[in-house]
Amino acid sequence: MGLFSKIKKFWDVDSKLDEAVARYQAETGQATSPAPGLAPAPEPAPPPPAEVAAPVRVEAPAAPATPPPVRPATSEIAPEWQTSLLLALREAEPKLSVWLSLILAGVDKAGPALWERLEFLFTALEVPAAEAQEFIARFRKWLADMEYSSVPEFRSELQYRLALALELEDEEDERSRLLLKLSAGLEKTRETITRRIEGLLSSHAAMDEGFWQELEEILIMADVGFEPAMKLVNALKDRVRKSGSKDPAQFKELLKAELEEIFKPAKRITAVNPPEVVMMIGVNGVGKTTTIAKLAYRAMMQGRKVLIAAGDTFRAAAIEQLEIWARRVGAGFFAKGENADPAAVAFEAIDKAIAEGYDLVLLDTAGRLQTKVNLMEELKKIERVCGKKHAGAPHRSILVVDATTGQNAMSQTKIFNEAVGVDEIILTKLDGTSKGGIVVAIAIEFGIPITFVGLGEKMEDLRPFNGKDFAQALLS
Ligand SMILES: Nc1nc2c(ncn2[C@@H]2O[C@H](COP(=O)(O)OP(=O)(O)O)[C@@H](O)[C@H]2O)c(=O)[nH]1
Ligand SMILES: [Mg+2]
Repeated sequence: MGLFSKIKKFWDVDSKLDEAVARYQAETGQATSPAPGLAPAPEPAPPPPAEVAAPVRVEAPAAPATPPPVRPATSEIAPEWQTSLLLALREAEPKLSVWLSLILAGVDKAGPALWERLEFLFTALEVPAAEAQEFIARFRKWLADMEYSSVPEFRSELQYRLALALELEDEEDERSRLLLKLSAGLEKTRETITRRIEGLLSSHAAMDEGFWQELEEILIMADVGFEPAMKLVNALKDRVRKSGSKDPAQFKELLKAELEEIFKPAKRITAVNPPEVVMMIGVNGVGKTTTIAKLAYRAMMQGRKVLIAAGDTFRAAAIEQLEIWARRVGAGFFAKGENADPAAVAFEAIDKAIAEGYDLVLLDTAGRLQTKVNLMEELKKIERVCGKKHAGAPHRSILVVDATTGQNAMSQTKIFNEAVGVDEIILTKLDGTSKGGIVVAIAIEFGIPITFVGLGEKMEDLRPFNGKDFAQALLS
């Protein structure tokens, strides 16, 4: 569920905007004269028969007994901009980026004009007033914390938040933004892989033994690793055999298809008995703390109540750092202090989460690999204790690995997976590394789903990962 309880689909814009126009006219006593070429607002359609599910408006609100709340921005004598914005939104392509451009037109920095315009958009979309206010308040707090004020500084963040809150992340618009980001993040990797592949393709008339050998070398150079590279090449040879043609012109398509296959997530039950408990594991420095903050932030933007628990009790500074992040993103926080037993932290954090109705617990853990045996024993104990407190917990263990460490990421995955089992991997710092081939290596060697990748240090830089986008970003 998105942050906004009532909105199901942004694309239901026409009917909502028509209603908004009607409401606007009723409230202001003004008839908006339609712009030339614009159809006048149609009569409100009669409600569909009860047994026929309305195809678009999933949650058509029952006819309100009382008129919708009148907010200051749309009541009284509405300023000119409201009419023109409304009409512009009606005409616009139903895309979040386009809408945002209209909302931000003429606004160059954060301030009353922006809040008013956001509020106006939410009203048109029938977002419950309290939730709209909460969204705006959170965003304003973030702007203040980050000391951002001009639109270019926060525009992307605003779009990310809207996409999460309105559940639009899967829409084409937001996906193409992600693709651009991924593509930019993978630039160095692309240089090491793609350019060489281009060379390979232009220097071979057929995909023969020489071709495959050279490809293997390219893959190894890009940190895919020896064995995964062999496996990948064999799979590609298979595809070539099946296709019946050795023409290098089809190579990219075959590679894309194979990458998609490699990253295809296994179907699994994701529903859990709340609160969902997620154990975050990984060695120091990989970006565990910031990833916890980013995950918390995402979940909160999606309307979940999040508790962050400080299970890395080895250093007081780690606890403090996590607390600062929790405060920044507005999540709940639980800690017991330096040197407390991490299992006890987990146990009590779950207690708190159950008592206070949290949806999600993100449990930080220590990452001192120097004391490998102790660390693994500690993690196993946390798992046992969580399960005693709350059936099924931890529901997931997520390993955070740093893409820039190349083959080290492989050995870390192996160690953690053997000791405690890894359900998901988040690969950080994919931006700016030429070792992006590690993504492929991990997927081939362990078959553990890579659910997110880190593409930078900002909150919006943690993005869902899928093989199709990766292949496209890498090869286009
Ligand atoms: N460029 C980039 N930096 C990141 C990313 N994720 C984390 N970092 C940075 O990596 C450093 C270590 O992060 P931290 O969360 O403290 O690591 P921890 O020791 O595993 O908890 C910090 O400076 C983060 O800002 C990412 O995806 N990209
Ligand atoms: Mg940390």
